[in-house]
Amino acid sequence: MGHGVATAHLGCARYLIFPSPVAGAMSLDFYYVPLSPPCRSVLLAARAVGVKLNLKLVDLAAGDNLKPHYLKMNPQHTVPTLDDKGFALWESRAILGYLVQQYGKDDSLYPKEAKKRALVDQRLYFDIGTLYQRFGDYYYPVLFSGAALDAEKLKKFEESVEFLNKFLEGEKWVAGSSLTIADITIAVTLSSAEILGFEVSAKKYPNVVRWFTSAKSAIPGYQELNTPGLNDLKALLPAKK
Ligand SMILES: N[C@@H](CCC(=O)N[C@@H](CS)C(=O)NCC(=O)O)C(=O)O
Repeated sequence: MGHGVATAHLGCARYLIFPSPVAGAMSLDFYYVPLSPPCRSVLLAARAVGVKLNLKLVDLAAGDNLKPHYLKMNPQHTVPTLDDKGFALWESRAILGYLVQQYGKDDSLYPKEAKKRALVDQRLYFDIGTLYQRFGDYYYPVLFSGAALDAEKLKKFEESVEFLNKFLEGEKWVAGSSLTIADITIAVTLSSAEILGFEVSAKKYPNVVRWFTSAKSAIPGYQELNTPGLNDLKALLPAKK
C-alpha cells in the first residue's frame, strides 16, 4: 500500500481480541494495520514462530505514523514496524526472517542452509518486486484514488500468478519441500487479490490452487489472523453502480 493511505475505518475494538497470546512467550511491540497485507504476514509469521505480539494499532488517517515518536523509530513511517526492546525493524519480509532467526524453535520456516535459504529469498523478492507489486499496481489506485480497473495492469498481475504456477509445478510449497515464510507472504498477497475479486482459477493456475488450499490450512492461525483484515480491504472497494 502506498503513501497517504486514505484509510479505512480501523475497527479498533474488534482487533483487541486477537491474536491469542502464546503462553510464557516474550512480547514484542508491533505497529500495524489489519487491512495491510504486509502487516498480516507478520501476524501469521509470529503465530507460526510462537511469539506474542503486543499489538499497537496505527491510525494512518490520523497520521499516527507521522508523529515524532514513530518517525524516530521508523523514519520511513511504514507499517508494519516491530520494536523488539529498542531494536526497530520494518519491511515485512525482513521482519519475517528476523522472527524465525531470533525466536524460531528451529529454522524450518527460514532455512539456514545456503541453497534452501536462497530459494526462500528468491520467492520473497519475487513477492515484493513482482507479485505484490503488480497486485498493488492493479488494485491500489482503485481502492485509494478512485481510479478504474486497468486491463493492462491486470494482465501484468495475471502473468505474475502464472509465474507462481510454474514455480509450483511438482512442488508442495513455494520454496521447496516444507512450509516457509515465503508461503506466508505469498498466501497473504494472493488472498488479498482474491478478496478483491481476482479469480484464482483452477483452470489457469492449477498448481497455485492446490498450493493455496494447502497453505490456508497449514499456516497457523490463517483464518483468525488474515480474514478480518481481508474483510477491511474488501470494504474499501467502491460500490458497484
Ligand atoms: N514493503 C513494505 C511496504 C510497507 C507499506 O507500504 N505499508 C503501507 C501500508 S500497507 C504504509 O505504511 N503506508 C503509509 C506510509 O507509507 O506512510 C513492507 O512489506 O513492509
